[in-house]
Amino acid sequence: MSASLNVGLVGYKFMGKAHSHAYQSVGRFFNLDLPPVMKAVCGRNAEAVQEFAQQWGWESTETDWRKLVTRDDIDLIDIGSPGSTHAEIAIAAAEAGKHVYCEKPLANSLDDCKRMLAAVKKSGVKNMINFNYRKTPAMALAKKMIDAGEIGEVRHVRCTYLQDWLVDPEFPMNWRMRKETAGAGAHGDLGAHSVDLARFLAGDISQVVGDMKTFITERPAEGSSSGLTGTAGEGTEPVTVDDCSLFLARFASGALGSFEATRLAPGRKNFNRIEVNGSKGTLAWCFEDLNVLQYYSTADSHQGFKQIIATEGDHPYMDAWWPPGHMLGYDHTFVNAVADMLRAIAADKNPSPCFLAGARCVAVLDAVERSVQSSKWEDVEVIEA
Ligand code: 4PW
Repeated sequence: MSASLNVGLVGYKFMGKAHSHAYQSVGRFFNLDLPPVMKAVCGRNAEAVQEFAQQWGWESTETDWRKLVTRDDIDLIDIGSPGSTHAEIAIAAAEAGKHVYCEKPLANSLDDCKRMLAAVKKSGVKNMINFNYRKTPAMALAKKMIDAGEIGEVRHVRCTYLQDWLVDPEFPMNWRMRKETAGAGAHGDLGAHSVDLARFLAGDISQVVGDMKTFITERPAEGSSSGLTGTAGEGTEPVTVDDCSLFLARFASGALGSFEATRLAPGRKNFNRIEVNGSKGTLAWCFEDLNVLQYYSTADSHQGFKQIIATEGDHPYMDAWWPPGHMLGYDHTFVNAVADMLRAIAADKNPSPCFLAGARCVAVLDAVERSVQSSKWEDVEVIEA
């Protein structure tokens, strides 16, 4: 392997931008043995992808991902396209001997996740899923504190991920509202992050019971769309995914959890919140105040929450960033993720979280969907390492 890692990115919209920004920045802030080279970006619209490549510094473009994954000058395939495309691209990339970095959810079905896992295992390539909220200094610090026993035995995990960009029934369709491309609505798009954070901090989930609902069942057809915005075209189209999902969870450790994901919560912009209650204390975090980790200790006689500024001192990732008092944002979570990935690959280790974590997350989401059908608690399928 050369002393740099040649990246081929699939997708150039919201996640394409976030990942491109990460590759641009990572080598400037982190010391890397294997800095990335932005070799090629792939999208179906030749003109649009060329414009994107120019703006973000990609050396070349492709319009067919099949060509990208077999190029000799590519070491890693980064998949930033909708969930329905992940399995086919990741499997072809692994078969071509390329490392794979994939957006969440790992795939739209558990079967596809299993096929992806089998492919990376067989070829031995490194693999990572992008759960970027794990990469905030606050969540990385929470993990350290829980592992060190600072809140004692975990009893409750409370997750809410609320957005409001679909409240208006006139908001037009895009791929995130179609089952064939997104797999699920808020459940997969937002719930995947919550399940990942919960599993990161509190371990495996073994049983779930839940409900899901689509309140707005038809929307104006798609005209154009980009990220979470869009314009309407002619006519209407049925919405084929959930607007919200709610479920209860039993963790393997014995802890209990509750999860709520919706894109119909007026005023909540990216309210991705997790609270963990243990026998000796509580940790709570919300993306809308992402640099602060709330900590309550039963040993504190003052009986109040302490606001830990996770971007100060020697907290995770902060040796790479700004001097004290200067905080991080959404974009930095992607840079931290890519830094972790590049360092792991350079050390010949699998990065974290890998495809196994992605598949285990989808196993939880899948069990919730089965529970909605059966109206009963359902076991989460165990995905072996
Ligand atoms: O993190 C979130 C995503 O996973 C983003 O805020 C938007 O909602 C885009 O997709 C989901």
